Amino acid sequence: MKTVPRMTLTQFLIEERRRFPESGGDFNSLLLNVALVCKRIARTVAAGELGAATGSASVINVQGEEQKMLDIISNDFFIEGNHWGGYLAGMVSEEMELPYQIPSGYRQGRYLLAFDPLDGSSNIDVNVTVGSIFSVLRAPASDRPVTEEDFYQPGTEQVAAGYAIYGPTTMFMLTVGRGVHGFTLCPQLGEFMLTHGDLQVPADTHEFAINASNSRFWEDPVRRYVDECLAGKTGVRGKDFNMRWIASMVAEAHRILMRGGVFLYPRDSKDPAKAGRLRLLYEANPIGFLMEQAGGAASTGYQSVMQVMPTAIHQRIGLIFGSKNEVELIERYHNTPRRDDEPNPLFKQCGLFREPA
Ligand code: AFP
Repeated sequence: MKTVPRMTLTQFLIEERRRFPESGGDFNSLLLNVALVCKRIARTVAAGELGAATGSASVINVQGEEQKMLDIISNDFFIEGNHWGGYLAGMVSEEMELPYQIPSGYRQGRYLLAFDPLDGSSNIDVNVTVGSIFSVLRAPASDRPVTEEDFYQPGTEQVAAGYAIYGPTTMFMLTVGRGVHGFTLCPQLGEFMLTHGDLQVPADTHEFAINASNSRFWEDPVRRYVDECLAGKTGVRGKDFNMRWIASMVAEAHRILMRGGVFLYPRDSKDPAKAGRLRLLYEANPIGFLMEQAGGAASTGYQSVMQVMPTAIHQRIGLIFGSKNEVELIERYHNTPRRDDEPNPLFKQCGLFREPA
């Protein structure tokens, strides 16, 4: 039987572009160059201790976090791979305090690129899956230098978003506003091949992901939700749950795209000055776009994260995403707090804990 050859990312984008006969090809060039950058990062990450790029760079970035050598190298790859193409007006990165200006001598383009060049990089030294996250917005129609305010667009304005995941296989996950599609890197060809077309996140799940060491800082709706998961079939949910925490959001998002689940990094009281751990422009919004395009949901706890109007390029936000029914339940708990007389689901007659005497 003749097997149909898999579609490459290039073929996929050309097919998608047929819907826009007037398009000049800049959008596809941008996405293909982002994919090429991710292949370069994948190869550098895979070298591990055999490469030059491991360990700390002994530099604190704009986030106040210690930069890894690979954070800096990955950021440089994104800049080198995209500044010349004539499709960007500017770039914003987790690793750069200010927006990157396209150098004079290169055409200013119609798009803005926001990215986290290496998400989960604290896992690099222990060989745990990491990834790169990107978001594409439209640039203002002008040839003036790009400003931070140009990036102050809600996630609903994204025209594309995705991530590369550097795991047992390297994959490139993409939405251009018509579903979510997964491409697996063929090492022999060096091409991303379409392997997961039109992914759908199951609406229900029995898996939740949260950093439980922060539980004493959680707001009550999060505590209520997690307690009910922990109570399992003995509690109001009537089913047991499993917990995961990889400390690499790309890896959690990928698991959820593949088999459902819910991820919570909510706003908490650990650092009241921070509105959350994750960044809105280049982490929450692109993951949120992917989740909604795959039939899932992404929320601040109180509202769709893609409705939030940014006020700073490195703005942090609480983020909950995944299976639609779970995210909607968590939003209900945030928007209709439980009454004081409602029992704690953990203190059921046969629960793990006994009611205080
Ligand atoms: P790093 O890129 O600094 O490793 O942070 C990764 C991340 O932003 C996100 O990918 C994880 O889900 C989250 O932080 C893990 O945070 P904790 O280390 O507080 O669990």
